[in-house]
Amino acid sequence: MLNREIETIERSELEKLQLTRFRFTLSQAFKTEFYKKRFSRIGLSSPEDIQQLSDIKKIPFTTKDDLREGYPEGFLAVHKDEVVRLHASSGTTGMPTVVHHTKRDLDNWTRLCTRSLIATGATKSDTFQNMMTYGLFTGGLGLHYGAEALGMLVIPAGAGNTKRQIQLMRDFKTTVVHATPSYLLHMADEVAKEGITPPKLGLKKAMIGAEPHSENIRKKLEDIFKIDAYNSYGMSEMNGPGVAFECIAKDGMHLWEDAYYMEIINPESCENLGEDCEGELVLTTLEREATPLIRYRTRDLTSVIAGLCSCGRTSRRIRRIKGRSDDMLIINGVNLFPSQIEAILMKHPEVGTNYLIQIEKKSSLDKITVKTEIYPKLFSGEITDLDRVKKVIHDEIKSACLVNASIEFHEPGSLPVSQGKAVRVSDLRKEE
Ligand code: DLL
Repeated sequence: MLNREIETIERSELEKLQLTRFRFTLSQAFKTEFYKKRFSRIGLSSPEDIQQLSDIKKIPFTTKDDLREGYPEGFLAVHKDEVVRLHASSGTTGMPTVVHHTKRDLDNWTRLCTRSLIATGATKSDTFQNMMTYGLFTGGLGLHYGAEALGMLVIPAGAGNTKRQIQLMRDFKTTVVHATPSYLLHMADEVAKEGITPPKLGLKKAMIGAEPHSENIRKKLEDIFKIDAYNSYGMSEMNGPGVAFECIAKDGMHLWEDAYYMEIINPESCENLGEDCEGELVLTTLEREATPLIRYRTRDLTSVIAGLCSCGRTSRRIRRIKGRSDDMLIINGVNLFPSQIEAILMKHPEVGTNYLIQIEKKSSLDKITVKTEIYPKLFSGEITDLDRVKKVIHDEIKSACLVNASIEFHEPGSLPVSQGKAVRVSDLRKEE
Protein backbone atom coordinates (compact mmCIF):
# COMPACT_ATOMS: atom_id res chain seq x y z
CA MET A 1 0.00 0.00 0.00
CA LEU A 2 1.10 3.55 -0.69
CA ASN A 3 2.53 5.15 2.44
CA ARG A 4 0.72 8.49 1.99
CA GLU A 5 2.47 10.30 4.80
CA ILE A 6 5.86 9.95 3.22
CA GLU A 7 5.19 9.16 -0.45
CA THR A 8 2.80 12.03 -1.12
CA ILE A 9 4.50 14.51 1.24
CA GLU A 10 4.35 18.21 0.26
CA ARG A 11 7.60 19.60 -1.12
CA SER A 12 8.09 22.09 1.75
CA GLU A 13 7.59 19.32 4.33
CA LEU A 14 9.95 17.05 2.43
CA GLU A 15 12.63 19.73 2.43
CA LYS A 16 12.31 20.13 6.20
CA LEU A 17 12.66 16.38 6.61
CA GLN A 18 15.65 16.33 4.27
CA LEU A 19 17.39 19.07 6.26
CA THR A 20 16.90 17.21 9.55
CA ARG A 21 18.11 14.00 7.97
CA PHE A 22 21.03 15.68 6.27
CA ARG A 23 22.17 17.02 9.65
CA PHE A 24 22.01 13.44 10.91
CA THR A 25 24.17 12.33 7.95
CA LEU A 26 26.65 15.06 8.82
CA SER A 27 26.79 14.01 12.45
CA GLN A 28 27.54 10.46 11.31
CA ALA A 29 30.11 11.71 8.80
CA PHE A 30 31.97 13.53 11.60
CA LYS A 31 32.63 10.10 13.10
CA THR A 32 34.42 8.75 10.01
CA GLU A 33 38.15 9.06 9.38
CA PHE A 34 37.59 10.27 5.85
CA TYR A 35 35.08 13.09 6.47
CA LYS A 36 36.76 14.21 9.71
CA LYS A 37 39.85 15.09 7.69
CA ARG A 38 37.83 16.58 4.85
CA PHE A 39 35.68 18.76 7.12
CA SER A 40 38.66 20.12 9.00
CA ARG A 41 40.21 21.07 5.65
CA ILE A 42 37.14 23.13 4.69
CA GLY A 43 36.61 24.55 8.19
CA LEU A 44 33.32 22.77 8.94
CA SER A 45 33.29 22.16 12.66
CA SER A 46 29.76 20.95 13.42
CA PRO A 47 26.53 19.85 11.67
CA GLU A 48 25.02 23.13 12.91
CA ASP A 49 27.22 24.98 10.41
CA ILE A 50 24.71 23.81 7.81
CA GLN A 51 21.70 26.12 8.02
CA GLN A 52 19.83 25.13 4.91
CA LEU A 53 19.92 22.36 2.34
CA SER A 54 21.62 24.54 -0.25
CA ASP A 55 24.61 24.82 2.13
CA ILE A 56 25.42 21.30 0.99
CA LYS A 57 27.32 22.99 -1.85
CA LYS A 58 29.95 24.06 0.69
CA ILE A 59 30.97 20.41 0.97
CA PRO A 60 33.20 18.91 -1.74
CA PHE A 61 32.03 15.91 -3.76
CA THR A 62 32.86 12.36 -2.74
CA THR A 63 34.15 10.16 -5.57
CA LYS A 64 34.66 6.48 -6.18
CA ASP A 65 38.41 7.10 -5.80
CA ASP A 66 37.75 8.57 -2.33
CA LEU A 67 35.86 5.41 -1.42
CA ARG A 68 38.72 3.28 -2.67
CA GLU A 69 41.18 5.38 -0.71
CA GLY A 70 39.04 4.83 2.39
CA TYR A 71 39.03 1.05 1.90
CA PRO A 72 38.35 -0.87 4.10
CA GLU A 73 37.00 1.19 7.02
CA GLY A 74 37.70 4.86 6.35
CA PHE A 75 33.98 5.59 5.90
CA LEU A 76 32.76 3.60 8.87
CA ALA A 77 30.76 5.80 11.27
CA VAL A 78 29.66 3.30 13.91
CA HIS A 79 31.36 0.86 16.25
CA LYS A 80 32.05 -2.43 14.49
CA ASP A 81 29.72 -4.22 16.89
CA GLU A 82 26.84 -2.32 15.30
CA VAL A 83 27.64 -3.53 11.79
CA VAL A 84 25.61 -6.51 10.67
CA ARG A 85 26.51 -6.78 6.98
CA LEU A 86 28.74 -5.34 4.29
CA HIS A 87 28.45 -5.20 0.53
CA ALA A 88 31.15 -4.37 -1.95
CA SER A 89 31.07 -3.00 -5.47
CA SER A 90 31.40 -5.10 -8.55
CA GLY A 91 34.36 -2.89 -9.56
CA THR A 92 36.62 -4.73 -11.95
CA THR A 93 39.60 -2.42 -11.61
CA GLY A 94 41.49 -1.36 -8.50
CA MET A 95 40.19 -1.62 -4.95
CA PRO A 96 36.55 -2.47 -4.42
CA THR A 97 34.33 0.04 -2.65
CA VAL A 98 32.69 -1.19 0.52
CA VAL A 99 29.51 -0.18 2.33
CA HIS A 100 28.79 -1.26 5.90
CA HIS A 101 25.24 -1.58 7.23
CA THR A 102 23.72 -1.53 10.70
CA LYS A 103 20.49 -3.38 11.43
CA ARG A 104 18.61 -0.09 11.02
CA ASP A 105 20.34 0.56 7.67
CA LEU A 106 19.17 -2.80 6.40
CA ASP A 107 15.61 -2.19 7.65
CA ASN A 108 15.55 1.16 5.87
CA TRP A 109 16.88 -0.37 2.66
CA THR A 110 14.26 -3.12 2.84
CA ARG A 111 11.57 -0.49 3.31
CA LEU A 112 12.70 1.29 0.13
CA CYS A 113 12.74 -1.96 -1.83
CA THR A 114 9.25 -2.91 -0.63
CA ARG A 115 8.02 0.55 -1.52
CA SER A 116 9.54 0.20 -5.00
CA LEU A 117 7.85 -3.14 -5.62
CA ILE A 118 4.51 -1.77 -4.45
CA ALA A 119 4.88 1.16 -6.85
CA THR A 120 4.86 -1.33 -9.74
CA GLY A 121 1.61 -2.86 -8.54
CA ALA A 122 3.21 -6.04 -7.15
CA THR A 123 1.35 -7.57 -4.19
CA LYS A 124 1.71 -10.30 -1.58
CA SER A 125 -0.13 -12.65 -3.93
CA ASP A 126 2.79 -12.56 -6.38
CA THR A 127 5.58 -15.12 -6.63
CA PHE A 128 8.92 -13.37 -7.03
CA GLN A 129 11.79 -15.14 -8.76
CA ASN A 130 15.04 -13.33 -8.09
CA MET A 131 17.46 -14.02 -10.93
CA MET A 132 20.09 -11.52 -9.77
CA THR A 133 23.41 -12.66 -8.34
CA TYR A 134 23.38 -13.12 -4.56
CA GLY A 135 26.51 -12.21 -2.60
CA LEU A 136 28.53 -9.04 -2.33
CA PHE A 137 26.57 -7.69 -5.30
CA THR A 138 23.49 -5.91 -4.00
CA GLY A 139 21.05 -7.03 -6.70
CA GLY A 140 20.28 -10.30 -4.90
CA LEU A 141 19.65 -9.52 -1.25
CA GLY A 142 18.15 -6.02 -1.63
CA LEU A 143 14.94 -6.86 -3.48
CA HIS A 144 14.89 -10.30 -1.84
CA TYR A 145 14.20 -8.78 1.57
CA GLY A 146 11.95 -6.10 0.06
CA ALA A 147 9.80 -8.77 -1.59
CA GLU A 148 9.66 -10.90 1.58
CA ALA A 149 8.62 -7.89 3.65
CA LEU A 150 5.81 -7.33 1.16
CA GLY A 151 4.72 -10.90 1.77
CA MET A 152 5.50 -12.27 -1.68
CA LEU A 153 6.62 -15.84 -2.13
CA VAL A 154 10.32 -15.38 -2.90
CA ILE A 155 12.31 -17.85 -4.99
CA PRO A 156 16.01 -16.98 -4.46
CA ALA A 157 17.10 -18.55 -7.76
CA GLY A 158 20.20 -16.38 -8.23
CA ALA A 159 21.71 -15.70 -11.64
CA GLY A 160 22.32 -18.16 -14.46
CA ASN A 161 21.30 -21.78 -15.08
CA THR A 162 18.57 -20.74 -17.48
CA LYS A 163 17.02 -24.20 -17.83
CA ARG A 164 16.46 -24.36 -14.08
CA GLN A 165 15.05 -20.83 -14.06
CA ILE A 166 12.48 -21.87 -16.65
CA GLN A 167 11.64 -25.02 -14.67
CA LEU A 168 11.14 -22.98 -11.47
CA MET A 169 8.92 -20.50 -13.29
CA ARG A 170 6.73 -23.25 -14.66
CA ASP A 171 6.52 -25.33 -11.48
CA PHE A 172 5.89 -22.48 -9.05
CA LYS A 173 3.97 -20.17 -11.37
CA THR A 174 6.28 -17.20 -10.98
CA THR A 175 4.52 -13.92 -11.68
CA VAL A 176 7.33 -11.40 -11.06
CA VAL A 177 10.97 -11.75 -12.06
CA HIS A 178 13.97 -9.63 -11.18
CA ALA A 179 16.87 -9.69 -13.64
CA THR A 180 19.19 -7.62 -15.76
CA PRO A 181 17.46 -6.76 -19.04
CA SER A 182 20.22 -8.46 -21.02
CA TYR A 183 19.76 -11.72 -19.11
CA LEU A 184 16.01 -11.63 -19.60
CA LEU A 185 16.51 -11.15 -23.33
CA HIS A 186 18.88 -14.10 -23.39
CA MET A 187 16.33 -16.08 -21.46
CA ALA A 188 13.68 -15.32 -24.08
CA ASP A 189 15.80 -17.15 -26.67
CA GLU A 190 16.31 -20.10 -24.32
CA VAL A 191 12.60 -20.33 -23.57
CA ALA A 192 11.90 -20.49 -27.30
CA LYS A 193 14.56 -23.21 -27.68
CA GLU A 194 12.69 -25.32 -25.10
CA GLY A 195 9.68 -25.09 -27.39
CA ILE A 196 7.73 -22.79 -25.06
CA THR A 197 6.22 -19.56 -26.31
CA PRO A 198 7.33 -17.02 -23.67
CA PRO A 199 3.83 -15.69 -22.80
CA LYS A 200 2.85 -19.26 -21.82
CA LEU A 201 5.10 -18.89 -18.77
CA GLY A 202 2.41 -16.67 -17.29
CA LEU A 203 4.76 -13.95 -16.04
CA LYS A 204 3.15 -10.62 -15.26
CA LYS A 205 5.98 -8.28 -14.39
CA ALA A 206 9.74 -7.92 -14.60
CA MET A 207 11.90 -5.63 -12.51
CA ILE A 208 14.85 -4.82 -14.74
CA GLY A 209 17.95 -2.89 -13.79
CA ALA A 210 21.63 -2.85 -12.85
CA GLU A 211 22.64 -1.84 -16.37
CA PRO A 212 21.71 0.80 -18.92
CA HIS A 213 19.01 -0.18 -21.39
CA SER A 214 16.86 1.67 -23.85
CA GLU A 215 13.09 2.12 -23.95
CA ASN A 216 13.12 -0.17 -26.99
CA ILE A 217 14.69 -2.98 -24.94
CA ARG A 218 11.87 -2.60 -22.41
CA LYS A 219 9.30 -2.72 -25.22
CA LYS A 220 10.96 -5.78 -26.70
CA LEU A 221 10.84 -7.62 -23.37
CA GLU A 222 7.25 -6.59 -22.76
CA ASP A 223 6.33 -7.77 -26.19
CA ILE A 224 8.13 -11.12 -26.03
CA PHE A 225 6.84 -12.14 -22.59
CA LYS A 226 3.60 -10.11 -22.64
CA ILE A 227 4.51 -8.50 -19.32
CA ASP A 228 5.04 -5.07 -17.81
CA ALA A 229 8.72 -4.30 -17.25
CA TYR A 230 9.81 -1.68 -14.72
CA ASN A 231 13.13 0.11 -14.64
CA SER A 232 15.01 -0.20 -11.36
CA TYR A 233 18.03 1.96 -10.57
CA GLY A 234 20.53 1.87 -7.78
CA MET A 235 24.16 1.28 -6.89
CA SER A 236 26.04 -0.46 -4.13
CA GLU A 237 27.35 2.83 -2.72
CA MET A 238 23.69 3.87 -2.10
CA ASN A 239 22.67 0.45 -0.70
CA GLY A 240 21.84 -1.11 -4.09
CA PRO A 241 18.46 -1.37 -5.84
CA GLY A 242 15.69 0.80 -4.39
CA VAL A 243 17.25 4.20 -5.08
CA ALA A 244 14.88 5.03 -7.95
CA PHE A 245 12.13 2.89 -9.43
CA GLU A 246 9.40 3.18 -12.00
CA CYS A 247 5.79 3.11 -10.89
CA ILE A 248 2.84 1.87 -12.93
CA ALA A 249 2.86 5.13 -14.92
CA LYS A 250 6.25 4.06 -16.42
CA ASP A 251 7.17 7.68 -16.95
CA GLY A 252 10.56 8.03 -15.27
CA MET A 253 11.89 6.59 -12.02
CA HIS A 254 10.84 8.02 -8.65
CA LEU A 255 13.99 8.78 -6.74
CA TRP A 256 13.17 8.20 -3.08
CA GLU A 257 13.97 11.68 -1.82
CA ASP A 258 13.29 11.01 1.84
CA ALA A 259 16.32 8.68 1.75
CA TYR A 260 18.56 10.36 -0.85
CA TYR A 261 19.21 14.02 -1.57
CA MET A 262 19.78 14.48 -5.28
CA GLU A 263 21.64 17.01 -7.36
CA ILE A 264 22.34 17.05 -11.07
CA ILE A 265 25.64 18.62 -12.08
CA ASN A 266 27.52 19.38 -15.23
CA PRO A 267 30.20 16.65 -15.07
CA GLU A 268 32.89 19.00 -16.39
CA SER A 269 32.23 22.34 -14.68
CA CYS A 270 30.49 20.68 -11.66
CA GLU A 271 27.89 23.46 -11.53
CA ASN A 272 24.39 22.49 -10.40
CA LEU A 273 21.81 22.11 -13.16
CA GLY A 274 18.04 22.63 -13.10
CA GLU A 275 15.15 20.30 -13.95
CA ASP A 276 15.12 18.84 -17.46
CA CYS A 277 18.86 19.52 -17.90
CA GLU A 278 20.91 16.41 -18.50
CA GLY A 279 23.92 15.91 -16.28
CA GLU A 280 25.54 13.68 -13.69
CA LEU A 281 23.49 12.47 -10.76
CA VAL A 282 25.02 13.28 -7.35
CA LEU A 283 23.52 11.63 -4.28
CA THR A 284 23.73 12.10 -0.52
CA THR A 285 22.46 9.45 1.88
CA LEU A 286 19.94 10.84 4.36
CA GLU A 287 19.29 7.85 6.59
CA ARG A 288 22.40 5.78 6.68
CA GLU A 289 24.13 5.20 10.00
CA ALA A 290 27.13 3.06 9.17
CA THR A 291 28.35 4.54 5.88
CA PRO A 292 27.18 8.12 5.36
CA LEU A 293 28.05 9.46 1.91
CA ILE A 294 27.86 13.11 1.00
CA ARG A 295 27.56 14.40 -2.58
CA TYR A 296 28.60 11.12 -4.12
CA ARG A 297 29.33 11.46 -7.82
CA THR A 298 27.52 8.53 -9.41
CA ARG A 299 28.87 9.22 -12.93
CA ASP A 300 25.40 8.28 -14.21
CA LEU A 301 23.84 10.68 -16.68
CA THR A 302 20.18 11.60 -16.38
CA SER A 303 17.86 14.55 -15.81
CA VAL A 304 15.01 15.36 -13.46
CA ILE A 305 11.53 15.28 -14.98
CA ALA A 306 9.65 18.49 -14.19
CA GLY A 307 6.14 18.14 -12.78
CA LEU A 308 4.26 15.58 -10.75
CA CYS A 309 3.63 11.96 -11.68
CA SER A 310 0.09 10.79 -12.42
CA CYS A 311 0.46 8.11 -9.70
CA GLY A 312 0.30 10.77 -6.96
CA ARG A 313 3.74 10.11 -5.48
CA THR A 314 5.56 13.39 -4.93
CA SER A 315 9.15 12.09 -5.07
CA ARG A 316 10.67 13.60 -8.19
CA ARG A 317 11.45 11.35 -11.13
CA ILE A 318 14.64 10.89 -13.07
CA ARG A 319 14.84 9.85 -16.71
CA ARG A 320 16.23 6.53 -17.85
CA ILE A 321 20.04 6.52 -17.32
CA LYS A 322 21.67 7.44 -20.61
CA GLY A 323 24.98 5.90 -19.64
CA ARG A 324 27.89 6.77 -17.41
CA SER A 325 29.96 9.85 -18.07
CA ASP A 326 32.95 7.48 -18.12
CA ASP A 327 31.15 5.18 -20.66
CA MET A 328 31.20 7.81 -23.32
CA LEU A 329 33.08 6.70 -26.41
CA ILE A 330 34.91 9.15 -28.59
CA ILE A 331 34.93 7.95 -32.19
CA ASN A 332 37.11 10.11 -34.41
CA GLY A 333 36.23 13.06 -32.18
CA VAL A 334 32.49 12.38 -32.04
CA ASN A 335 30.99 11.67 -28.61
CA LEU A 336 28.86 8.55 -28.56
CA PHE A 337 26.98 6.64 -25.87
CA PRO A 338 26.37 2.91 -26.43
CA SER A 339 22.73 3.53 -25.45
CA GLN A 340 22.24 5.62 -28.61
CA ILE A 341 23.21 2.66 -30.80
CA GLU A 342 21.07 0.29 -28.75
CA ALA A 343 17.99 2.46 -29.14
CA ILE A 344 18.37 2.26 -32.93
CA LEU A 345 19.07 -1.48 -33.07
CA MET A 346 16.12 -2.42 -30.89
CA LYS A 347 13.66 -0.57 -33.10
CA HIS A 348 14.16 -3.21 -35.78
CA PRO A 349 12.18 -6.44 -35.38
CA GLU A 350 14.85 -8.36 -37.33
CA VAL A 351 17.41 -7.58 -34.63
CA GLY A 352 17.72 -10.24 -31.95
CA THR A 353 18.48 -9.95 -28.28
CA ASN A 354 22.23 -9.47 -28.17
CA TYR A 355 24.71 -7.04 -29.67
CA LEU A 356 28.31 -5.84 -29.28
CA ILE A 357 29.97 -2.59 -30.29
CA GLN A 358 33.61 -3.07 -31.27
CA ILE A 359 36.07 -0.25 -31.80
CA GLU A 360 39.52 -0.57 -33.32
CA LYS A 361 42.21 1.73 -34.67
CA LYS A 362 42.75 1.36 -38.43
CA SER A 363 45.52 3.52 -39.92
CA SER A 364 45.11 6.05 -37.11
CA LEU A 365 41.33 6.30 -37.54
CA ASP A 366 38.76 4.78 -35.21
CA LYS A 367 36.70 2.06 -36.83
CA ILE A 368 33.42 1.09 -35.23
CA THR A 369 31.64 -2.19 -35.93
CA VAL A 370 28.19 -2.98 -34.59
CA LYS A 371 27.73 -6.74 -34.34
CA THR A 372 24.20 -7.82 -33.76
CA GLU A 373 22.33 -11.10 -33.65
CA ILE A 374 19.37 -11.36 -36.01
CA TYR A 375 16.29 -13.54 -36.41
CA PRO A 376 16.88 -15.27 -39.76
CA LYS A 377 13.23 -16.29 -40.03
CA LEU A 378 12.29 -12.68 -40.64
CA PHE A 379 14.14 -12.67 -43.93
CA SER A 380 12.99 -14.12 -47.21
CA GLY A 381 16.42 -15.65 -47.67
CA GLU A 382 17.35 -13.03 -50.24
CA ILE A 383 20.76 -11.57 -49.56
CA THR A 384 19.44 -8.20 -50.71
CA ASP A 385 16.97 -8.30 -47.83
CA LEU A 386 19.79 -8.52 -45.30
CA ASP A 387 21.73 -5.81 -47.05
CA ARG A 388 18.70 -3.54 -47.06
CA VAL A 389 18.26 -3.81 -43.25
CA LYS A 390 22.00 -3.33 -42.71
CA LYS A 391 21.90 -0.17 -44.78
CA VAL A 392 18.87 1.19 -42.90
CA ILE A 393 20.62 0.60 -39.54
CA HIS A 394 23.85 2.10 -40.84
CA ASP A 395 22.05 5.21 -42.11
CA GLU A 396 20.06 5.67 -38.90
CA ILE A 397 23.25 5.46 -36.80
CA LYS A 398 24.97 7.88 -39.18
CA SER A 399 22.18 10.39 -38.97
CA ALA A 400 21.54 10.15 -35.20
CA CYS A 401 25.09 9.64 -33.93
CA LEU A 402 27.26 11.04 -36.73
CA VAL A 403 29.46 7.96 -36.96
CA ASN A 404 30.03 5.59 -39.85
CA ALA A 405 29.56 2.14 -38.37
CA SER A 406 29.99 -1.18 -40.16
CA ILE A 407 27.04 -3.40 -39.39
CA GLU A 408 27.56 -7.15 -39.00
CA PHE A 409 24.76 -9.67 -38.63
CA HIS A 410 25.33 -12.83 -36.55
CA GLU A 411 23.31 -15.97 -35.83
CA PRO A 412 21.24 -16.00 -32.62
CA GLY A 413 23.33 -17.26 -29.69
CA SER A 414 26.68 -16.57 -31.36
CA LEU A 415 27.71 -13.40 -29.49
CA PRO A 416 29.04 -13.69 -25.91
CA VAL A 417 26.42 -13.59 -23.12
CA SER A 418 27.08 -12.56 -19.56
CA GLN A 419 24.99 -13.74 -16.61
CA GLY A 420 25.39 -10.46 -14.75
CA LYS A 421 25.78 -7.05 -16.30
CA ALA A 422 26.07 -7.19 -20.08
CA VAL A 423 29.34 -6.18 -21.72
CA ARG A 424 28.25 -4.19 -24.75
CA VAL A 425 31.48 -2.51 -25.80
CA SER A 426 34.79 -4.01 -26.79
CA ASP A 427 37.21 -1.14 -27.17
CA LEU A 428 40.32 -2.65 -28.69
CA ARG A 429 42.01 0.74 -29.00
CA LYS A 430 42.93 0.57 -25.32
CA GLU A 431 44.86 -2.64 -25.87
CA GLU A 432 47.18 -1.20 -28.50
O1 DLL B 1 23.80 -2.50 -10.08
C1 DLL B 1 22.56 -2.22 -8.02
C2 DLL B 1 21.32 -2.70 -8.69
C3 DLL B 1 21.01 -4.04 -8.65
C4 DLL B 1 20.47 -1.81 -9.32
C5 DLL B 1 19.85 -4.48 -9.22
C6 DLL B 1 19.30 -2.26 -9.91
C7 DLL B 1 18.98 -3.60 -9.86
P1 DLL B 1 26.38 -1.63 -8.80
O2 DLL B 1 26.87 -2.95 -9.19
O3 DLL B 1 27.12 -0.84 -7.78
O4 DLL B 1 24.92 -1.73 -8.23
O5 DLL B 1 26.26 -0.78 -10.14
C8 DLL B 1 25.72 0.51 -10.12
O6 DLL B 1 24.96 0.28 -12.42
O7 DLL B 1 25.92 3.45 -11.13
C9 DLL B 1 24.68 2.52 -13.03
O8 DLL B 1 25.80 2.90 -13.80
C10 DLL B 1 24.29 1.10 -13.36
N1 DLL B 1 22.83 0.91 -13.21
C11 DLL B 1 22.17 0.37 -12.18
N2 DLL B 1 20.83 0.36 -12.44
C12 DLL B 1 20.66 0.91 -13.67
C13 DLL B 1 19.53 1.21 -14.49
C14 DLL B 1 23.80 -2.18 -8.91
N3 DLL B 1 18.29 0.90 -14.16
C15 DLL B 1 25.73 1.08 -11.51
N4 DLL B 1 19.77 1.81 -15.68
C16 DLL B 1 25.05 2.43 -11.56
C17 DLL B 1 21.02 2.13 -16.05
C18 DLL B 1 21.94 1.28 -14.14
N5 DLL B 1 22.11 1.88 -15.32
